[in-house]
Amino acid sequence: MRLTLWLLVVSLKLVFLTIRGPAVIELFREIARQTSIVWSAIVQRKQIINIVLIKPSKYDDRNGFVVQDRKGVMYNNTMATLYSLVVDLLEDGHLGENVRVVFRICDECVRKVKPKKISHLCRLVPSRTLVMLVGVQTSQFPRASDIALEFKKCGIQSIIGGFHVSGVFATFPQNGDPVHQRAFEAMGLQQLIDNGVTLFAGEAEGHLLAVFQDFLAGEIQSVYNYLDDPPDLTNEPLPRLLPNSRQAYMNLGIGAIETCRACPRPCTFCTVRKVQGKKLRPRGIKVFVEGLIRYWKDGVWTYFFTQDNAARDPLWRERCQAMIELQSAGWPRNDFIIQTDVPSYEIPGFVDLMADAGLVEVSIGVEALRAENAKEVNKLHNLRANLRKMVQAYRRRGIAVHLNFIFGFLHDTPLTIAEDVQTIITELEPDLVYFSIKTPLPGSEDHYRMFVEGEWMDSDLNAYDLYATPVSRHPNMSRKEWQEAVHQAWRVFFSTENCIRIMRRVASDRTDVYWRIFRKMGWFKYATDVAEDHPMLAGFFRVRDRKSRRRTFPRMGRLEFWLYNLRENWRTVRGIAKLGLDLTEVWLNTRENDPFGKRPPWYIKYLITKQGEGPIKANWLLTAHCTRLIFTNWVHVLNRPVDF
Ligand code: B12
Ligand code: SF4
Repeated sequence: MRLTLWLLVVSLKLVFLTIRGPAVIELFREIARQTSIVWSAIVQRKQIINIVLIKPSKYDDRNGFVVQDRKGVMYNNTMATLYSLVVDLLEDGHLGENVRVVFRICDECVRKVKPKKISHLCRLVPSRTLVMLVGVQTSQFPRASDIALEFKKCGIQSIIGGFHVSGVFATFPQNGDPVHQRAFEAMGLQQLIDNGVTLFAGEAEGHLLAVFQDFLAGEIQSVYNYLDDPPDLTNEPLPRLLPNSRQAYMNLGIGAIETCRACPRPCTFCTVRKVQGKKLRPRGIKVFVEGLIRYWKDGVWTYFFTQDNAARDPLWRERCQAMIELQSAGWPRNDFIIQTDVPSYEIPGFVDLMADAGLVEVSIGVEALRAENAKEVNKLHNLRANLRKMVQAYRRRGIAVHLNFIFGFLHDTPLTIAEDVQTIITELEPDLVYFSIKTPLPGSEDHYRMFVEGEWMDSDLNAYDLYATPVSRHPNMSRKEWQEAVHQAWRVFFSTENCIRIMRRVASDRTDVYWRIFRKMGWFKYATDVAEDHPMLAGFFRVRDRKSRRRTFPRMGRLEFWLYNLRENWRTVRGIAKLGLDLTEVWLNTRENDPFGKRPPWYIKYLITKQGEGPIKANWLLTAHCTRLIFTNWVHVLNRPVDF
């Protein structure tokens, strides 16, 4: 009896440690952190500075909870950049000789942010605290504002930077013009200034020191605007990787590399030209190579080049050559992904050199398929291109081709959108696509014109995520029709039937990237079918925090929330099971040329014998296989960094 009781208690403890493991670990980490802070403050007599770096998420438009997942896709590049810049200031002695900086880093897409708790922890020892809300986009601005105001209530100073703040300052400079002042208020900036939150417009390189000097002198200003002084990136090192953060993401081995900033193209819906300018500013080859080597040593072997348009990087050729030289010097080959424009394939040697250097996937901003739409938004460089030839040029070198489209241009109707999707599927034949709703983002020419002319735009900035719903009116469609047409486009492209068509094609001409495309396709289908979000916004398995619900939604009671969560999680689990069925069907229909399909393990062989009986039976085995995989990887699945 006693033994049974003892076993029961021990098992319960183990279950608790397994489920709450990360929380327990974090508790010990915090105790260690506080002890060392006390040591630094009392024994070493150092000044303590807390830097809280937060990448805010957004509110879910449907239920008001913060969009947050158990696992994200990859770490955020802006956060890594700001972290590195602060560490550089510290190491160069700019923050003072006798200073100890304590970082708290939180990507809200995968971790809960609790301002009261953070404030409390930062105050256990006398110190100064600065909260930096980084890379804040328009749709994230309402959430960022709420976090900043909550910190303010706790007496802690916040500073917000990123494309929303920069975009508004770039298009509506505060020069006394009443329209500009109205925009400033409508875009939520004035309210923050009135409440003592600091705004930062422009890029941080070379300018962060001024902010810190003011902060340390207790004289932080309400606005820092460096849009007129963009930094030269030639000698700017690539950012350091964020400490203790990688287990929060599914892609552990992927790193972001920003090769160049700005864009010379005049697309009217885009914010990049106004915010970063049209003069291209590449990162020098020396710092690029040093960064690659450092990342390799830290276990990063795949790169996402975040620059908007790799073909306009003045140093693209030198960059590729440097990567090829590294390979010949014995370094492993980099796999990398770029974003670029339609005419890139016409640049002599571009596709081949990129492929030789390790390009495995290209994301191309076609945006407007029809000439009349391309003309309307100044995307004139699309007009002379042959899109099919472009896709073929990349495919010929075994590269996965991913095209991006926007729907809702002036000449679009639900019918033309449906026709365009068919053209994309049958004529262009990309491997993957993104479809976005045309959205006037602050900082773009479209937004400026619409605001000045008084055209209707949704006043809720949270909705400006290019996916969930249109935020402006269209002459040919109601907002509902427009939204439905775009969501239908996603459904048609990622239907099981079209996925089979794509994977057959891939299996016949690019077996090397079969699993890369298969995985991504599974991810995109998961995002749109299960998470009901844009693949760029979604992570894996949604989590909700009862207390962080948007103020416009009522606070749920514990039981109500628990039941709601249960229902939503059940819906997700059912969605994943259905996704499993669909993907099994895709694989069974395309496995002939997949190298793995040629020498399958016994359960896959069994699965194949069941093909005639439909995917449902076969899927039971695949599900069992996946469960086994998840079980063997359970530590990784459960090991989410704990919330602040
Ligand atoms: C790469 C990228 C992505 C990647 C991010 C990869 C990653 N994990 O890092 C992915 C593909 C996931 C992505 C997704 C989205 N993106 Co995006 N993305 C970009 C892109 C091309 C580069 C971003 C980047 O890394 N820049 C490098 C960093 C260092 O620059 P930065 O963020 O501007 O930060 C600098 C300054 O702003 C400033 N700063 C920023 N924050 C702070 C804070 C403080 C306190 C201070 C002092 C300074 C400061 O200092 C930094 C260093 O100089 C930009 C366009 C661009 N040219 O920047 C679009 C861009 C940021 N994305 C945009 C959008 C709309 C999205 C999506 C909503 C699209 C969608 N429908 O899903 C999602 C949102 C996802 C999310 N949860 O955030 C828009 C935002 C516009 C706006 N006003 O909102 C941009 C500007 C593209 C555009 N053409 O308009 N994106
Ligand atoms: S949409 Fe692409 S090509 Fe056009 S301005 Fe923006 S970054 Fe440049």
